[in-house]
Amino acid sequence: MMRIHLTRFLAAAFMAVAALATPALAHDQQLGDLLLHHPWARATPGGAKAGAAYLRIENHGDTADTLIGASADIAALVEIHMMSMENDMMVMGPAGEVEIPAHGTVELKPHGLHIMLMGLKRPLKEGETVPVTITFARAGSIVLEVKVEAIDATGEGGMEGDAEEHSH
Ligand SMILES: [Cu+2]
Repeated sequence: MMRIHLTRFLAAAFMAVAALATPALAHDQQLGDLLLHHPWARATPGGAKAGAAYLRIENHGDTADTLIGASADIAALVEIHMMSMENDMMVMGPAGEVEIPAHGTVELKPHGLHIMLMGLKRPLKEGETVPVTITFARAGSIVLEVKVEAIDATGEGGMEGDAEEHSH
């Protein structure tokens, strides 16, 4: 009898520890009607002066909102950028104001929209969490907990299927 109880106790204790030790692979943050899914960035090599952060923005409200800006202590300048193909060349620059439609989703991901971190004051290290503030016209500002993933990470699910450099 005693033995069974002890086994149960150990199993429960083990599960509690395992739950604590399980890394949070994806994380969500909430700002009003906006769900901010899994803010992440790639680690940067030592001398890199630029990095990029990504996330999925879901608007669960009945009113459109607009992503109007971003800032971070880790970088001298932060802008919302769009990367696209033009005449077989990858070009990128400020995306302007990015609308998040009512009940719509906007994805910031490699080779597309991204939060550009320019003039990095130090490298982004895999495993750390970096605060990056983004601001919406209606919902206001939130400090994203940007998880720094591997230098060749492609994001949750790895839909991109490659690890092309985000070069600037
Ligand atoms: Cu960029």
